[in-house]
This record gives sequence, structure tokens and C-alpha cells, in this order.
Amino acid sequence: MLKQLLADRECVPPLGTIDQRLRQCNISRRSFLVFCTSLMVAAPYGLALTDKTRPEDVAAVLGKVIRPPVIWLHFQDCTGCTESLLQTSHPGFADLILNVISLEYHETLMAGSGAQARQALDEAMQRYAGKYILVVEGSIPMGAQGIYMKSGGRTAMEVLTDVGGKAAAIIAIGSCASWGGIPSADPDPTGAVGVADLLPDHSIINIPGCPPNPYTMLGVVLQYAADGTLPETDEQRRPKFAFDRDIHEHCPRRAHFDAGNFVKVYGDAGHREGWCLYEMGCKGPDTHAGCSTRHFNEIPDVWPIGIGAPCIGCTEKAVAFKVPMFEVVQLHTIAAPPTSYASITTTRGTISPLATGLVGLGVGVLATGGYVASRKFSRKQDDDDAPGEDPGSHERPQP
Ligand code: FSX
Ligand code: SF4
Ligand code: F3S
Repeated sequence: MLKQLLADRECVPPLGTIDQRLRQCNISRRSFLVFCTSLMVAAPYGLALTDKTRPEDVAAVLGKVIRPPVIWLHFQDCTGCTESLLQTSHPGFADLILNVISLEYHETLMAGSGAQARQALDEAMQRYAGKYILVVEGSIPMGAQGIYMKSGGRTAMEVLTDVGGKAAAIIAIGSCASWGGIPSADPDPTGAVGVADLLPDHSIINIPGCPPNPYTMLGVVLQYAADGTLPETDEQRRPKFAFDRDIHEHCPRRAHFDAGNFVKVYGDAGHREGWCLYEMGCKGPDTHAGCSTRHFNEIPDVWPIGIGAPCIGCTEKAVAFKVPMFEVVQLHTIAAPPTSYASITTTRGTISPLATGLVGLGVGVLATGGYVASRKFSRKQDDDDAPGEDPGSHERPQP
């Protein structure tokens, strides 16, 4: 199929392999290796990686892949998913991403509009019929026969049915395209739904998130381009490699949850210390996503909880934009932390003055002997000793 893709391409330059394209565009090997490293962190199973796989191994496999043709449609969205893909932290990374895939049509990025844009879409669909990957961003308004959104005289439903019908596979990127997202929040005036609600029988991968981690999408596209397969999904069509765990499971603040250390007010001492955000309405225990282990924009700690904000459950249809921000989620699979803890300092009882005197005498004799012996052993040792900490001073700071 991939050879056929190459043969079918009439315009110059042809799709070619990713390696060829990167050489042609003078993109450094180093940038490609950094990209492969980010991909490995985001999509460890999607590319069948093991603990021993190196970025060089991924680059060797991907370099031979024919650049996958991608058509990207926008419906009811904020374009945050596109921003998340292209606002990377490395200069030139967006350029690299656009060379790794062959983005044939993207309404936000293309210069043309109107009839020109429509022509570009028709040409891309014709050239790669049955072979392109369709990425959909935004929800589809189904209410009132779809009058809430039209493009080129066609409703969003008509456009999606047409373009989706000729795609090899569809990726619904973001919560809007996956299940309706923000536009579907109460009172949902447009009757917003996800792609699978309109095309239930198509091969669809949902990558919810508002926005989602773009490397999850790239991992799916490149896996498909490399061997023609799509990743294993859960019952909501989400790729398991990215959604098989809940945020709470690997949250760096989890130890504070277990210890009962909760932020009570934004900016309090606990918040500054990085305590758990559960009582601030964090939906992490109810939310499946990989954010706690795969951060955004290639920068460590760039994700909601990493910067001190609670998870709003943006990947979960039943949570995001439905459960109020400050409402505390019910704990289904984990035990609630105890509300009170045993003190780590104990109250001492009293003992008689006679017993104290006898013990003190014995200790005094031993201590004096030990002191004399130690002074004889080494005077220098005393000078080198750092002042000791009081081992009993491990009180928990109060927020
Ligand atoms: Fe939706 Fe994409 Fe939220 Fe926005 O456009 S998933 S509103 S972040 O970005 O569709
Ligand atoms: Fe992290 Fe939220 Fe769980 Fe606290 S409740 S440990 S902040 S995911
Ligand atoms: Fe969304 Fe929660 Fe991750 S809000 S981005 S699923 S931490």
C-alpha cells in the first residue's frame, strides 16, 4: 500500500520517506532524535517499545516510513488541539512535525480559503482516497439538521460523512471530537456530538483531552504509517497505551493524599509545598489519562497538577464540564484517606524522683567514661563533626 501511495503521488516532491524529507529540508538528525525521545515518552506501547529501545532505534524505524497523508478538519472547537501540537518548546519542532507527517489539508494553517480551500480538500481526498488519515478537531452540531455550522454550503455532518467515508482511519482529537466536549456542556444548544456518534461503524480512535497530549496523536498516526495497524483501545475507543491508568495512580502528589496533606486554599502553605489538590476538587482519581507521567510541550512538570491546578477530568465524558470544578469526586477504587492521624510525638508519663536519680547516676558514670575515652581517641574528630539535628523534630508543617 505504501509503495502504491508513492506511485500515486503526481506532484513534486513526492511523499517519500521521513528520512528523505528531513534531508531535503535540512532538518538536523539531532532534532529528529529529540522528537523520537518525546514520542517514546508519550507512546511507549504504540510503537512496540521495550525498556532497551533507544531513540536511535525509533529513528531508524520511522526514518523508513512513507510520510502518512493527513487531512485535518475543524468543526466546533477552540483550535487548542492544533495549538498544543504546534506550540512546542523546541524552536523548529513544529516544522519538523509538519515534515514527519504530510499534512494535506488543515483549515487553520493553510493560506487559501473559500473555493481554493475546497479545491485543495477535493484534490487531497481524490489523490489519497482510502489511504489518508482523517484527524477531526471539534464537535459536530447535530441539532436542527445541523444548521449551526456550515462550510462551503455543506453542514458539518455532510462534510464529515463525505471526508470520513473515504478515510483509511479517523482520529478524533480532543474531547470535543471524541464525545462533544465543551460545546456539549449543558444546555448544549447545538446538539454537539463526537465523531463516533455520527460514524459509528468507522475505524475511529478517540484521543480526548482539552487539549490532549499531541504525541499520543502522532504515535497513533506513525504506528499506522509504519505497519498499517491501530493501537488497542478501551471501550471508549481510547488507545490503551495512553489511557490505561488514572491520573491519581502516578500523581507526584499521591504521597500527600495518602498522608492526608491537603491544600485548603490556593496559595496556602500546603499549596506552596505541593500538597494534594483533592479537596480543591481534583478529578484525578476519576480520570484516565497519562498526563501524570507524560507531560506537555517537552517540559517536565508542564501539566495541570504539575503547575498547581487540580485536574478537571478533561478526558472523561462523565466528568469534564459536567461535575462542578470544586466538587470533590467519589473514590471508587481507592480508600479515602483517614480524616485524622496518630500523633508522631507521644505524651510522656511521670516517674519518681528516686528512680530518676538512680538512673541519672548510672548514666552519668557511663557518659563520663565515654567522654574521657573519646577525647583520648581523637581531638580532631570533634572539630570535623557537623552539628546534629534533633531526631525528634519531624513535625508536619501546618498550612
Ligand atoms: Fe475542544 Fe480542540 Fe478543548 Fe479546544 O480545538 S478539546 S475545546 S482544548 O482544542 O477541540
Ligand atoms: Fe494528585 Fe489529584 Fe490524586 Fe491529589 S487527588 S494525588 S492532586 S491526582
Ligand atoms: Fe486533563 Fe486532568 Fe490531564 S485536566 S490535561 S486529564 S491532568
